[in-house]
Amino acid sequence: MSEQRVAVVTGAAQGIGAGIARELAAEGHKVIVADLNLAGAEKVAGEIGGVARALDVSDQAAVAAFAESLIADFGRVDILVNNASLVPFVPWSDLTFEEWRRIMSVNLDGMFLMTRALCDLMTKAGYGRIVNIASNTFMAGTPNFAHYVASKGGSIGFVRALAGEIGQYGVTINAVAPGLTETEGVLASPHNDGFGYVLPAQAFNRKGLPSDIAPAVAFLASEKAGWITGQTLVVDGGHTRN
Ligand code: NAD
Ligand code: 4PL
Repeated sequence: MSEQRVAVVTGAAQGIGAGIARELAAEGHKVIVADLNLAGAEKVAGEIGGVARALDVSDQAAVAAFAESLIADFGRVDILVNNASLVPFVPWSDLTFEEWRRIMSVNLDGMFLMTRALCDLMTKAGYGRIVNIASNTFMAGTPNFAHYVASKGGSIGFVRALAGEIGQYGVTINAVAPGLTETEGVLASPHNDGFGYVLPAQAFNRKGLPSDIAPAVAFLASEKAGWITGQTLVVDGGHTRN
């Protein structure tokens, strides 16, 4: 049994983030379930013996206060999973600068602010694991959300660049790129219709679930993955091959 770690998962009140929180808790870690939706975060945290926090990852002051409260309450953070994102469906013909900025503020600014706030704790401690949740839409070039796909490519670029700067301190950073996954967010959006073309393209003829994504994240967040950094692991039932 490996050491108990303090793990922060953003956007963990539902969907893939909740699945990741459950997996990390099952491995014995103390999980901070951070989400805009505090009631949802409390429900997940209650199920897994974790801690719920209300957090908007795109709010610089809120992220700074969140980091300070973690230091006060736990004295350390070992694992950061940047999962919180907006998943829009907007064809190019309708894509405004305002909508572009809305997505970037959460998907890229949020990832930056969280990593900026927590990475130094890890480098000072000489140990850390950061996992960004990207998307296989960056490999596939999926239409109807160019801003989202660009943000996910940005998160992969960030992983590649930062790995070389923080490796010397025992901190790894990797991305997991899920394929279309049945989550509350997808079920409530036009993306739910995407299963019609995704299933025949996958190697397996069923819908991906958060529980299909979480083990890959938990592995990259584990001590055992210490020789892997700057990488992107595609977890999409074989939909894309790279
Ligand atoms: P979802 O919409 O079901 O849940 C997202 C959660 O993030 C919600 O609980 C929401 O409250 C929270 N959130 C949104 N903005 C936030 C903010 N500013 N601060 C804090 N929390 C915030 O999403 P999902 O489908 O579970 O997707 C989770 C991650 O997986 C995202 O990064 C998404 O891009 C990625 N992903 C999803 C799929 C898919 O098909 N579901 C595929 C590939 C990648
Ligand atoms: C293949 O990341 O990976 C729809 C919605 N289809 O968010 C995603 C695919 C969506 C995806 C995604």
